[in-house]
Amino acid sequence: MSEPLNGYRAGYVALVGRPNVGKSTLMNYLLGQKIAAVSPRPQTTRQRQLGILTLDNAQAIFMDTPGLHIPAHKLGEYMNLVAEDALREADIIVWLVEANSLPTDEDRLIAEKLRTLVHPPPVLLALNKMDLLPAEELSERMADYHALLPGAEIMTISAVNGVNCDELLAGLLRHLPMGEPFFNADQLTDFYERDIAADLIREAALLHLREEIPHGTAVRIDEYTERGESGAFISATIFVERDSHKAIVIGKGGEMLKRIGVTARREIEAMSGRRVYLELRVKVNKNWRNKPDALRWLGYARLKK
Ligand SMILES: Nc1nc2c(ncn2[C@@H]2O[C@H](COP(=O)(O)OP(=O)(O)OP(=O)(O)O)[C@@H](O)[C@H]2O)c(=O)[nH]1
Ligand SMILES: [Mg+2]
Repeated sequence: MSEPLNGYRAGYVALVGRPNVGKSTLMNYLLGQKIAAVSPRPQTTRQRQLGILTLDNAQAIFMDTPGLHIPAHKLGEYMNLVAEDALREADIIVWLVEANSLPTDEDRLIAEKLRTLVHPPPVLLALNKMDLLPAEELSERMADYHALLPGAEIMTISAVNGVNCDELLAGLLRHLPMGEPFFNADQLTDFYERDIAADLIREAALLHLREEIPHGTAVRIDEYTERGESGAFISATIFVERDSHKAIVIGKGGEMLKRIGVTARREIEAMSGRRVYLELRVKVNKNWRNKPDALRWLGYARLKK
């Protein structure tokens, strides 16, 4: 860090933006460890997940959030509410957009939400994926986004390879309030290992499946048992919305489910640092993304404030 912070600082940093702009990638990079699922498809993150970065002079508690979007079902409405809650809890907001595309309607909607916050914290507008933007278009693109929220500090980053991310971190630490850390130095997230494992299984499904099918999946961990030297045994159910989707997720001779399982197992092993035996099954819960009881039961319910 270039400038001293003069005393300990601690606070909450909301990572917000429309789906797929790189919020979870940025959080993983800043923590130096993958704790959040990342995929090339929008709407990967469905819950708020904390990423706790404890330094000698500051504790930044990142809130990774679902992408703010125009919802098509009750799950989407829930995801938006979760992201909006984070906006209100933040000491500073990092608003991520995609440098390689022009502002979209969703970006304009987010700008409007940020402009109308009752107690607006500082906003750092980060144009991510600068590696995908030709250098000669940079200043024009910055102007396009700056116009959406002129009060925001603006910078360009590349979360996937860390370019300018340490500068972004240094910039946001200065906005954190003075105070003691909220969490023990060894706590990295508020998710249990089994919650992360469930997201990594869904991440694998997002990677291997096409069209709407992966978006209609939910994962429940049925068993997560330590087996000493031989690692952990995990049994999980992938829920889908239709019988026809179940057949696709399983695939010919179980091939697709196997592929999802191999990818997910590798990721869970890397995350947990031990060997994992993963058993997957598929069940149908018709139209669950629009059923309040199914959403609650799958853990997509806001805590009452
Ligand atoms: N080229 C490039 N790709 C990136 C960069 N940052 C993220 N990505 C990719 O963008 C995709 C989406 O990244 P995520 O981190 O899942 O995006 P997100 O904003 O968390 O998405 P949701 O959870 O769906 O809201 C992934 O394929 C990432 O690898 C970047 O700086 N450059
Ligand atoms: Mg995400």
